[in-house]
Amino acid sequence: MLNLILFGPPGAGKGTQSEKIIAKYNLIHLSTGDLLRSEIQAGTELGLQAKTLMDKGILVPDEVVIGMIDNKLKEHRSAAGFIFDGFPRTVKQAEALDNLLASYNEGISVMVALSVDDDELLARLLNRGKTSGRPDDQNEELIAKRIQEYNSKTKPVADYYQEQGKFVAINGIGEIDFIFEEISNAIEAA
Ligand code: B4P
Repeated sequence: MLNLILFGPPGAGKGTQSEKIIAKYNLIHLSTGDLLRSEIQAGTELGLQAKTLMDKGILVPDEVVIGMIDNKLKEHRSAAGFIFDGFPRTVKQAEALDNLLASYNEGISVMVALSVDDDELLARLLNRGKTSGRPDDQNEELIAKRIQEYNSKTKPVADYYQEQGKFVAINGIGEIDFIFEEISNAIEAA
């Protein structure tokens, strides 16, 4: 099984690159951002709670996203592998993911991290906000909050996988196809 984590700050291009990776490697895409947005759209209790946090650029509680991922892993027992997009976002989520995969005798193959500087992230997200209708893409203050959440809670997840020898950093600035080639090389080396 190929189990890939696509990592990086908000707007680094995780969603963009995920689409290309899925098409090439036939993996199941698990984006916690997308899963949360479908809960919001469906008007569930979970969605209502998540919306208040996401609209402020704050991470939703670990238990919520871990539960969602657990359900999806159970749903796709015979998959060729998974791409985790935007998850894990805290060390607690990373530990939970390792435990969940271990219960299926599986583990993470590689973490690919897209690095992009803050000015470029801000420009990309404000630009996406013009068409996406996403409340969290609408203003500088909110985007800065998301980047701050990333720096304080999510960045340490990279060290967690680096210690396991599974971390590969890739420059996330440049042509989308060129970045995809670099990601493919990292996947094939894993
Ligand atoms: P997510 O939905 O995961 O989204 P994201 O981080 O904003 O974006 P991504 O990196 O996928 O960027 P994209 O490809 O779209 O998170 C949203 C919120 O959900 C979080 O803030 C949090 O509240 C909550 N959440 C999600 N998961 C959670 C978890 N595990 N725990 C707790 N809370 C969680 O790219 C952005 C833009 O850049 C696009 O417009 C794209 O066209 C452009 N772009 C991409 N690549 C480019 C390139 N190479 N050059 C130029 N532009 C590029």
